Amino acid sequence: MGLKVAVFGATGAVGKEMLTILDERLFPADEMHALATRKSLGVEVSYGDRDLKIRDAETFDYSKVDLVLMSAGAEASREWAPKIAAAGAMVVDNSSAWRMDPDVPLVVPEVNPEALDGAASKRIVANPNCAAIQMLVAFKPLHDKARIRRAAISTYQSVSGAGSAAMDELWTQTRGIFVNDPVEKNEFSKQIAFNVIPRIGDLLKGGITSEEQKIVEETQKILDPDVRIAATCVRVPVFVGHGVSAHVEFENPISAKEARDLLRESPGLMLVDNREDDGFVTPVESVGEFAVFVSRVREDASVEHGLSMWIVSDNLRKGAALNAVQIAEALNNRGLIG
Ligand code: 2RA
Repeated sequence: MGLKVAVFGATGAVGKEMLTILDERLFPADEMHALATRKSLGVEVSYGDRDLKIRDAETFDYSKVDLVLMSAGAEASREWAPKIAAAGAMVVDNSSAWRMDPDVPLVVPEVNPEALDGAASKRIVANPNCAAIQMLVAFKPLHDKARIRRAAISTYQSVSGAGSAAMDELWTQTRGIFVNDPVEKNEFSKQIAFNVIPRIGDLLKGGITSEEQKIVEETQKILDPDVRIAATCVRVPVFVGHGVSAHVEFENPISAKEARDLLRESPGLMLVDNREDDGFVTPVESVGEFAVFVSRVREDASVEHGLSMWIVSDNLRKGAALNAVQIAEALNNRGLIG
């Protein structure tokens, strides 16, 4: 008996990717519903080789489904996730709304699958921040081996992390520069074409941004509360694919060779680290892939036990939709859905 599933936010970049990946991974669904706000009614979205007509998320009967994958923003999730859970469905939410709630598991299946046992509490499971997901998949085997004390990271995040409108903006600005149109600065309030912007999210007290704070807090909830993170999150003129540069300090010795051997055999990871011209992965090459790629693994002699590395992943897939579907798969395998 298959599951009855709905995707809430099915017209967004991540929602569409969720449907694609549910189909690609043959998720055991008997029914699949694509939900969005009224303005999208009648729109069709793809689910494998089928087209699903968008249904109204506000009038849908959630007692009729077992699982809802949400990617509709924090405000919608704060309003609707509890209602959907109360109707009896399990919610996997991609927004930041529930991530730091002590009664809501925040899960990367390769890192802390055991946290899913807490899902029965609120019947809401939170999907972490995209850059945090890819970083933690790479950090987990290394932390288990040599315990991470501190990591100083810089992220290079593609515009798709800010949604479809931001992707359109990059295209418009880039084209505008070539045809000498004045660059319209709206979504970013600064030019993103041929530029980088050292700010993602809100600027908070002390000068940190909300994106940087998410990476710090979510690392400590998912991996280890004692790990210290210094982060700078940067928006770059790339459509899809996030990069993370990490300088990691360990409590115990670990060589670059030991790290490469561990990363090569760890789940969800692909080591591409050859000491030759193109011996590394770039964001463009990560697009459409499930894996988190690690390159440029090398010793960092500036600290006693240090390693530096480059971590890349498709932020719409492992950074969002794939991780959410993997959470749903793990919930189902644990008998926590339906
Ligand atoms: C971003 N991580 O890249 C945030 C949200 N997806 O904009």
